[in-house]
Amino acid sequence: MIEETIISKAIIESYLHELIDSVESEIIVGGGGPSGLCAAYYLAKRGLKVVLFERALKLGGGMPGGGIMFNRIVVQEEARDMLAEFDIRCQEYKKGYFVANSLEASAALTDKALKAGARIFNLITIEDVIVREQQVAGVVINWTSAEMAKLHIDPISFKSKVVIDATGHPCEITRIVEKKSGGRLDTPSGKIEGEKSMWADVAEQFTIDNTKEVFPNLYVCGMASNAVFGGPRMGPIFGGMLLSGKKVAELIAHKM
Ligand code: 48H
Repeated sequence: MIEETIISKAIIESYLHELIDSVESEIIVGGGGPSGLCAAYYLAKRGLKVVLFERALKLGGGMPGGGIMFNRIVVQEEARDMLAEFDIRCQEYKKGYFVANSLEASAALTDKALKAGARIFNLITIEDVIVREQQVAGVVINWTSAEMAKLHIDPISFKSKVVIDATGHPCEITRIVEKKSGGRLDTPSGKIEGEKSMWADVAEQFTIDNTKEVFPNLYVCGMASNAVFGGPRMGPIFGGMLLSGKKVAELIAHKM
């Protein structure tokens, strides 16, 4: 016999236990696209307490959509080892260009991040940040469904030593800091520079070079780095996203 109330209690208790335990952490990752998932994986693998909030129902961000909804991604030679680390199968299409299934890649990154110990909460939107004495100290979250329904519901706060903006093109977390903190970002203009038109060759290295701390205790990675520092976009090549997620994890681990 299956008792429905036991199913309900199991789900509520298990979820709330993890949520309460995540109110204070070492690292909060905003966004569960490829760069955020990589960052969460490498940090959790080092034994750090990582909490990732993802607005959408599913993880993977822009990755599952591949290029124009053809569910394939291309990864260059420099990131090939990372495909192996995540057990993502690939084929060499032309020398140095590896093609992989974007669904397999998204699932593998999610699986590895979870199994490394990252706490991942989907359907939750970061709508604000906590700033204390000009340092980011956490985030403010709400249900995505409340945001979508435009319901007036007050959010709750989660604290961490460091926050990673992995929200992709809109660089939402850095945008909130820019708008509300009154301080300068560590960019050439002190503000968000804005993403530029497609130039894959430049964009990939730009992403990695500009994966860094942009405001005290706020790091950017992936497409958020391009948008914040004014780099070009690159289309459906994903090595830069993976390498950026790995780099931000190394920078933060070094600091902790
Ligand atoms: C919670 C949020 C919030 C929020 C957004 O867009 P992503 O896939 O980001 P990256 O940087 O890991 O990867 C970028 C890549 O997918 C891409 O777009 C490329 C390579 N484009 C090239 C081109 O030329 O267009 O993932 C970001 C995630 C998404 O899942 C959002 O739902 C989530 O962040 N998110 N989660 N709170 N406020 N904002």
